[in-house]
Amino acid sequence: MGKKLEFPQEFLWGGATAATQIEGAYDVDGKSLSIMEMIPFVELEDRKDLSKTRNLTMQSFLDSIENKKGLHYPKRFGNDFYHRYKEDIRLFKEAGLKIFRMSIAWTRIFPNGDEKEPNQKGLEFYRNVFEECKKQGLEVMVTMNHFDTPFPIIQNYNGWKNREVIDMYLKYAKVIIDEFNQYVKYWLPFNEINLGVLFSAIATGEEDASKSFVEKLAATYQELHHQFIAQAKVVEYSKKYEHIKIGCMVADTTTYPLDCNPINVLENQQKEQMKKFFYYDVMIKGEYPSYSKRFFKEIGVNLEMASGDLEILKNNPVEFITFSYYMSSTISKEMGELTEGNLMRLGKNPFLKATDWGWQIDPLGLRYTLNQLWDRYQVPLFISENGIGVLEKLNANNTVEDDYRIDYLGQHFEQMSEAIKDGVDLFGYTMWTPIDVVSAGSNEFSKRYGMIFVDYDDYHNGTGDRYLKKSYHWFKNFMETKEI
Ligand code: BGP
Repeated sequence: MGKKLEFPQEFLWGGATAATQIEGAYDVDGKSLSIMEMIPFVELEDRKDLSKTRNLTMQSFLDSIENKKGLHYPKRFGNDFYHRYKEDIRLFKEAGLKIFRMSIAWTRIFPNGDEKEPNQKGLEFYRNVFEECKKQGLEVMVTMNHFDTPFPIIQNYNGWKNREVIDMYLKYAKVIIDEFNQYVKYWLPFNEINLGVLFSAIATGEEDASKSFVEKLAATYQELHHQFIAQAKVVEYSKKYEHIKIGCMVADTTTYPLDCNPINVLENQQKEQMKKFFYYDVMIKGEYPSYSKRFFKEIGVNLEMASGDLEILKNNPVEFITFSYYMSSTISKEMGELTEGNLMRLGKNPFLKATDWGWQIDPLGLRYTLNQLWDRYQVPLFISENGIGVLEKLNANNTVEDDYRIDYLGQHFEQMSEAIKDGVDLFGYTMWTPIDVVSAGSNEFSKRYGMIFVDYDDYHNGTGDRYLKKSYHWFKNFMETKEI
């Protein structure tokens, strides 16, 4: 018999996905392309080195439209959820999931961003998906923008740099809230809002080699301000419906000082402030924190604000925090040996093991993070992503013996249960991901996170058939017994 963990009866166990990583069907029913679907697959010799995948320019996006070079764009194909959603939702339910986190593709609803009326075909697809979830008794959490701003908005309006995009986004958000509030209680306006700033190319398609990194970073805070305002306006609008809740979503880059040298401790504090607390502070406390003012001054950020912006932020904080947690890293003034992280390079920790992609596995860090966020914000917490990516093949029995995933999940669940005993108000968890999907950062299909194996390779060759891994059966049993 394993170890029994304690969780509240109503705890929301679930799985998370994102439109461009699962749906496919990129050119049907009026959909436009988002920038995520304009990033080609690149073979990597070293899976930890993603630099080749980041060579994105406006020209490369334009070239991808006609695809004269015949490249493969994995996020146009996903895992074919668009056609197989009924089977997938049934498998989620049978595993014991209670909540399904998915995203709506803006490109299906307002393909150009500036249409007067939404695309009915797009709405119809999501209505069918939500009906299916309802039929299977699954609660739904929706991300409104999971890195996938429609390319026409970037091409014609300069993306989030342009304040007009706030209104386009709001129009989209209002339509989906009005249409789907009876199916969806939990809404996240932006996925990992802190990554857009660091990786402007992903958020905006911007490229300007004449500017230094600091200059580019400074410019992205204006875009981020527009996203903060857009999110606060969604919160304001949502008050029309008492039964729905709006939360935020941050990639929680948990960091420790490399050692007890005060210079490294201070460095870690400053990195924590600007890489994570800054985002939560604006979205929960409703104001730009004092430390950000010095940072902005030093790197030359001059935010342009419209009158009323600060009031909008102050009056419309989100109601709950969600965050993704995959790993932790170390920080030192003189960054030592580096490991590749989720779209960023992170400091090595000699006490932790890492995945093939260099992501350092740290279950205790999850308890630490949960306590840190609860102490600081005192709003309900939800882990919206957590999981392990691994190279896997089906064995002769048409399954995968993924004991490493079982260990990873079990160890993280144990620390969640400890954090709840510490007094943290944690109300749910959606693993990344219940089913194999295209990787967000490296575009591979072979970086597999699922409990359900999908028969596609990096070039979308395969049957697309679904097979249950050992972790699927383990998870199902965990749902019944809470034993790891
Ligand atoms: C997060 C994203 C997800 C997801 C996950 C794993 O950053 O919100 O979309 O993919 O990380 O990352 P990757 O797919 O790069 O391994």
